[in-house]
Amino acid sequence: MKRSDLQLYFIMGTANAKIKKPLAILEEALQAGITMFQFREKGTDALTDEHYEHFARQCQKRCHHYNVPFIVNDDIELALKLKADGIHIGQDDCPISLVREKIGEEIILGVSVHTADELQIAIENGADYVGIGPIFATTSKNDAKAPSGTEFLQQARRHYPELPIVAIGGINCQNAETVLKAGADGVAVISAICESHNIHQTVETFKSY
Ligand code: 3NM
Repeated sequence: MKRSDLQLYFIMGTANAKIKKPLAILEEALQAGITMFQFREKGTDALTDEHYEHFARQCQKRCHHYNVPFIVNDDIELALKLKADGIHIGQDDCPISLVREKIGEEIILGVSVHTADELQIAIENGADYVGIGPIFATTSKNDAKAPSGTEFLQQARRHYPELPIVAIGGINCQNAETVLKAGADGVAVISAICESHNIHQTVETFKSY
């Protein structure tokens, strides 16, 4: 993967699609120019079984059409079954080394990190990129940690000048520039796109910084 793939990383599951249908949101976001997509189907009303897989395949098909990497959150079996472009894991999921072993070298591996130790372990075990957050307060993740601001992000960038880093959590068109200036290659967002009434303009604004 290229660091520029992280420029505008859109994450979505059906629970996040409040004002439009999820596939309509994804299609608009892809058309507008998102650079990466993560399938993240979570929450009490999350799709299951064949509905879950079907929805994932529909998202993947759209991403392929626009040549945008399709990343699966957490679910290694699904990522392998669908031959996804990548998988994103948190710290509570399976150990990073084991995930890398299961998926092989070709699949993109993203890891959420919150501390210098987690960051080092992720790199040593072959993470292709790291996610740092939540930078700001978020309502899109139930078990999100307290907002960290940009300090850890800046530190991570200082220590690893070439590492692909995406910032996440409460990022919108107003605060994205600060996050990029702090050293992120890009921003990962849910609500800023899912709840936008003009996705084209939102995407354009994010990409203008
Ligand atoms: N992960 P929004 S914060 C999926 O801190 C996710 O690791 C986070 O949604 C982390 O853009 C988050 O609506 C939610 O704030 C991001």
